[in-house]
Amino acid sequence: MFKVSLINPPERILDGSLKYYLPFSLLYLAAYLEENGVKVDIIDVKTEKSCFHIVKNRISDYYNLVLKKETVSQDRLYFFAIDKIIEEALSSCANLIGISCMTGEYRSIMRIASILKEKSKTPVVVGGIHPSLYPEQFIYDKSPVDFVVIGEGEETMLELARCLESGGGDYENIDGLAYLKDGKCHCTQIRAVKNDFSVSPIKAYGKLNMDFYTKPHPYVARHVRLSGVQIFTSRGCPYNCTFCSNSVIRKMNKTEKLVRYRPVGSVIEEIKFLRDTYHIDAFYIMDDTFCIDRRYAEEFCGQLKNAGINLAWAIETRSNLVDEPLLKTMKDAGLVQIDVGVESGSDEMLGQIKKGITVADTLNIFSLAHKHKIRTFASFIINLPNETCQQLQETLGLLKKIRPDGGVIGTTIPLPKTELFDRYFSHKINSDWEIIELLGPRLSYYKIKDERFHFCKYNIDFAGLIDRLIIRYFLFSELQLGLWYWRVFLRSKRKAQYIWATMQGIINVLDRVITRCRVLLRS
Ligand code: B12
Ligand code: SF4
Repeated sequence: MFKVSLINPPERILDGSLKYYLPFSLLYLAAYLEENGVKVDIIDVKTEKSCFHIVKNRISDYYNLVLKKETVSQDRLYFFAIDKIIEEALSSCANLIGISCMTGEYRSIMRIASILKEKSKTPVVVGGIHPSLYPEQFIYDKSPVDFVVIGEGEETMLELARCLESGGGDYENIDGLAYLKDGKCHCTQIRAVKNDFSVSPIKAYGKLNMDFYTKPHPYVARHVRLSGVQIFTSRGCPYNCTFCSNSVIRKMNKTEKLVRYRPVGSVIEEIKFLRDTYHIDAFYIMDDTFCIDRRYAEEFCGQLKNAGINLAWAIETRSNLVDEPLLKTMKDAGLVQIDVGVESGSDEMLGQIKKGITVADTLNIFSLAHKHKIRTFASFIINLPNETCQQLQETLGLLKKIRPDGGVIGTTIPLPKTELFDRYFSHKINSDWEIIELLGPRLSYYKIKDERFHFCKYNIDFAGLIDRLIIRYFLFSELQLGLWYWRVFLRSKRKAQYIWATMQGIINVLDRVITRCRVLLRS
């Protein structure tokens, strides 16, 4: 039987917060391929027992840092992860190796592909947002990558697997593929995707170490440690925020619908399966924007309640999509937190970034959430193009007014090929290759002092401001646990894990207090 091995990149394995997110793309690909007779392995090395080495190394790093005043060697962990990935990929005896890639992961993915190519003849395919945007950065003469899948991968990957199984060669009929033809990167036609999004990942969960993913962690209801996972009910977002990759992603496939939904029944079945098999207490709906289709949201809540699924859940949504009746319906079905992209406290800025909401919408959704005791998580962006000091003050004023329970404050990152990137950044670089230099892993570690990333009209220390705001508003977020949390705790079969997680939370807060104080004292 044809076999595919799918690799979760090292950045998603090692990074503190990212490692708690399931490798969704690989999960969906694996489920679809297996359903269609292709055997699949997911290589997700962080979750394996032998990664106790990582913990051991980290302890010794901290020991060195504190007692010997030597710096922590992140590199050691990184190369350890790469070695493990290679070892597993080689021993999997796959017929095709697939790797997922975001922009900041380019170097790692090429490093892994090169080592694999040196040691085996197995074809390598990459997919995900970066290869979809820049296939020519992966497909060139003597590149270690053989194929790029552009846009959604399920059907393209299946056709590629079938083609390779029958000897390969005729790739032209596989839509959504890039490969080397006459020494150049050649892209086939854009793939048309089906209107309904009917893939369910249920069958692939067993390929992951779900023990790891379902331990209480703070990435379900953000900041609050719960046992749960993130799931999807839809794909796509119809909005056109200039800083977001969504409108770019929309162009990668031919599609009639801007948002495609999974049948509610299939999502409920997945949640039930997760609850019964892994004893989760909560889930997070990872959709770009939940509640775009109000009727879908209502049907989801109805079916969740009817099925007697008594789990806590959280969503990401927009402030113009939720009114009081909908919030009440969702709360009644178990909703405990809403994450809202607030972005700015200036209506003018919101207009410029094409967010499609007003400050009044934001005030409204936060006051409704406070009224109904739903936790809130807000995302803000500073350093927006042409933002003035006055507009920054309006944003800080809004943060103070809405008082979210948790949040992130980011500075503008020009994500490749977004409208913001095209208007305010692309002319500052000499070639697309420079993006790799400038937008490193996690993108947020971009060269903050580099003037090319300065978009606003004021001059301040962005990192310092963000630090001060976090200390002021969110320092104790993970210890502010509402009544609902204690209900979840009492119901849970994982009480010991929760007690341990709460202790971790306290240590975390103390660690953050000390680190922030040191940063503030230094500045
Ligand atoms: C979930 C998510 C994450 C998760 C990743 C979870 C994981 N382990 O996979 C977490 C929270 C860790 C994360 C982190 C970050 N993210 Co993010 N994230 C998303 C989000 C919301 C959904 C992606 C997803 O899982 N979708 C569901 C799966 C099924 O779809 P998919 O990933 O698109 O995969 C499909 C295809 O792309 C393709 N495919 C993908 N991989 C592969 C591999 C192969 C071999 C093949 C054949 C096909 C294939 O097939 C899949 C199935 O159809 C997207 C927004 C979006 N709408 O895509 C942003 C997004 C991908 N993230 C983004 C960003 C900026 C980040 C961060 C930099 C944020 C930050 N500042 O820290 C970090 C970077 C992390 C890193 N490693 O470098 C940007 C990416 C921009 C870019 N050019 O790279 C996006 C597009 C957000 C946005 N709206 O702009 N993210
Ligand atoms: S609403 Fe959210 S997901 Fe949709 S385009 Fe705007 S920022 Fe992106």
